[in-house]
Amino acid sequence: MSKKENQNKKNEQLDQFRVQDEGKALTTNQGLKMAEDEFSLKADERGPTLLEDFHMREKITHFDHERIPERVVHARGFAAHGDFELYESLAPYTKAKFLNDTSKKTPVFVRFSTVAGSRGSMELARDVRGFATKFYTEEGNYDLVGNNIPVFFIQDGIKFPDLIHAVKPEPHNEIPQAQSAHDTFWDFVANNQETAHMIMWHMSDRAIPRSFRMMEGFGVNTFRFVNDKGEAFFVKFHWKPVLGVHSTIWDEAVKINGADPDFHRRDLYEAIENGQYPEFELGLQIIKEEDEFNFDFDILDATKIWPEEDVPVKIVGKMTLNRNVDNYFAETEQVAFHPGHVVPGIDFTNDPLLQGRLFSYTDTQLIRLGGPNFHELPINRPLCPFHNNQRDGYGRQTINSSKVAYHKNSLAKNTPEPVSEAEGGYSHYQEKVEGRKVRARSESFKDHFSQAILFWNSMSEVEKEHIINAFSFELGKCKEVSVREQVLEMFSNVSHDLVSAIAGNLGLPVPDKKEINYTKSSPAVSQANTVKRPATRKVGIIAADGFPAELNNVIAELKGANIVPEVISDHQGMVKGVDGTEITADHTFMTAESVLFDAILIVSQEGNTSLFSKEAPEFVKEAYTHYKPIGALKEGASVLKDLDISGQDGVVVDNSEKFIEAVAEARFWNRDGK
Ligand code: HDE
Repeated sequence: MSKKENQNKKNEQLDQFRVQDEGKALTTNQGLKMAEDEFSLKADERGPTLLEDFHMREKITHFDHERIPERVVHARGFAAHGDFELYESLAPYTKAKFLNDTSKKTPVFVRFSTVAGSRGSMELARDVRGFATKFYTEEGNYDLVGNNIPVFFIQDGIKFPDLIHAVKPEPHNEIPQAQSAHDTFWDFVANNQETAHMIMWHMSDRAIPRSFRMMEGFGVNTFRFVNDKGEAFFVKFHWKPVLGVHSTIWDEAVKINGADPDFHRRDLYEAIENGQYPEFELGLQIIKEEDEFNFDFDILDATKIWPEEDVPVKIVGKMTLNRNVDNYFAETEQVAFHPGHVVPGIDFTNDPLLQGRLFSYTDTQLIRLGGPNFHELPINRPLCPFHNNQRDGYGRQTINSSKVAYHKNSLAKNTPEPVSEAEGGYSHYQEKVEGRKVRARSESFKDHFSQAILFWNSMSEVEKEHIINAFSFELGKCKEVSVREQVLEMFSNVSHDLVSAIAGNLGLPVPDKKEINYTKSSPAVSQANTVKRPATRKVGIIAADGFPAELNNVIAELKGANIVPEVISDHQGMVKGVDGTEITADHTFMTAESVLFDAILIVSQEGNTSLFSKEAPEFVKEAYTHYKPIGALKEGASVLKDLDISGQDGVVVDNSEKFIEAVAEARFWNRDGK
């Protein structure tokens, strides 16, 4: 469904490279048709294989070289194509053409990722998520390489290798995979206290998203907009998911990793295949140059947010992801993002984290993609023409036919020729810089705790409880008591309540209260205040042969609310209702787990097998303990009675309208009198 109809200019370009092998004759890479592909060439049927066998040599050699180094961070990712549409011209702030012309759609390619795990790691790790967008604009590629958390662990790019060495599996035994719950990470945290604010986000529900489709994205670094009058503005980028920001809970995440390690990519892939296209609105926070110093934090410090209540997020456009890739390796693995891929009207600031990033991304592609011509890979090619005097290198595709490859020249009339700013040539913003060459951190970067407190102040009670649990889990996995103690000491600068609760769980003394009195909060950072919609939520319907006729209507109503119903029964194939209607069972209790659904609707109490009567209540119970909506239809209600959960919040009987409302609500934290 998503495939051919969602064509845009980038996909037309990619069509030139798409190859369909099905139904074709088998050839070698030289185009030679082969008569046999199963047996190597031998001296006698039982004799040795001959070196002469070019076909086998080619086939095996190519196989031997199939792997490339995975990304040093963000190795596990998943991507999709889409389009970006602008709501209003941003000409007063930036001259970037794709942000000026509301009549144009800009093709995009977006890759979501985890950070710490390797390419095959599970997806519901407690981790930051990457959210990288390539806009194929008429002025060249613009990459917005962001994360789902608006701040970062460190303030200066030079510390990035230290951070990553600390969080990756420990080098002596390569344990643990895709997890921050180990000594070296927390030792880094306690000894690099600029991490405080980011750690609060990292321990929050943001680090275990329900879906890539339900996460915010943030450019994190402070960029600069420049308009056609040469006026500059500081800017932060946001992506706001139309479905709101939602998370799993930890117990669920742990179980999903076992039940479906591909949970997030499957979710994105299926949503796009089903035509439920993920949408994200682009938001901008803009600060005028003259206001640079009007905040109680440094606006160039990537460990700080610009609270939305102080600097409102202006919603300026929408991105829709509407097409899955055809080939994971060619597109998702080979895409090369870089925060330095900019277009006129977008520039950098002196944010020292950003400055470090500007070096790293090209450098890493050289090792990962094997040379300087990665821009020629189909997924990385701009849509506009590109001409310069760069030549040769591994895997060069372009045949540059002129003999002139230098500037200045007379033989090619001094072309390719730089063009003036007025004609669209990129020209760096002429910021005045004055100072001494020093290795130092600005005084204005030294407050590490105020915004960590702001984050804590902004959390709902449930979110606070999750943060306490996350810290207790992570530190509980650290072997070194000194590490646990140092972290408690550090976070006593954030909240005495927080560290007291963690210390209690760890059986350690509570450190003295150190927190400053900082009462500010930012409601926008709490997920309790997010948008809630039933659309695209997955409801597991437990039904056996003999289900009541009403189920057909309920399924139609759920689909009408854009919910995805999937039927679980004690056998696959068709399940027959009392009235003779049939529905397809998508799963049995063996192929599905309760944690893979957003809500459960129990329709039948018993099926044909004892497995049904054992598993059906288990499904409901587990969803219930994860605070999810539970619905019952007809005899299904007796399961609720047996489990003693009738009448609890979010438990709905024979009322599909209320059930759909409950699905939108997603979690009912006040159960069991809590
Ligand atoms: Fe990255 N980062 N990063 N990063 N980053 C990479 O580039 C780096 C940072 C982010 O889906 C690498 O192509 C340094 C912040 C994403 O392909 C590498 C620093 C943010 C992705 C690199 C940072 C990010 C990367 C590895 C500190 C959020 C995946 C592979 C100065 C705004 C992009 C690659 C994709 C990938 C370096 C910090 C986001 C090594 C040195 C802050 C989403 O170049």
